[in-house]
Amino acid sequence: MSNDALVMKVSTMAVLPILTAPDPILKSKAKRVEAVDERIRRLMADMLETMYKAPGIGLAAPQIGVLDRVVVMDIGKTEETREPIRMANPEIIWASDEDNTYEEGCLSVPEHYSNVVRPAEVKVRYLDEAGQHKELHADGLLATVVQHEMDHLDGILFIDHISSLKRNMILRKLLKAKKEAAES
Ligand code: GNR
Ligand code: NI
Repeated sequence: MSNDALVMKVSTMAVLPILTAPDPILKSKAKRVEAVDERIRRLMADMLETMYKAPGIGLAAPQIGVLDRVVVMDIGKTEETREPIRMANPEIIWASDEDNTYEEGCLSVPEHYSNVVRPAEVKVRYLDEAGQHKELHADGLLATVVQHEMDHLDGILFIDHISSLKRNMILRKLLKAKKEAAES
């Protein structure tokens, strides 16, 4: 990449603030993308930049306040071997009968972790950054993350999959932290 091209690329990507619960936007349903155009590709780039900076292994558009059905993920182990996945309009077209339990966290539920049970494997149909139909067969951590991200598009957080006692305890703590941050 030429130096000018590199500068251009940096200047067109942005690290955006991540919304945290409780926030009504995180409870909203996102709209399907009509076409994967430059705006959506920019959104995907900004989301990846925001996700890597956090750092996180997935991010859904509603987490940065955008109610479009777009998610990004990267479960690569190192910064040198990044393997970004960009999806618009993802749909689960198959889920395994077998379940898996993972201890989940969420950038929108900072500093809280809980076991969540989900199908161990899923097949997801989506549009890639070029607007092409693609399918992903995910298992392991990626299966968990893609389901976690798709939940965000329907206004669902991982804490909606745990007991209401635990959920309300976490939400109270997050609300208290927000109020304290606003006062200081
Ligand atoms: O970075 C993240 N890690 C994670 C760990 C276990 C299960 C799900 C996730 S996703 C999370 C980033 C995030 O909040 N995505 O919406
Ligand atoms: Ni999340």
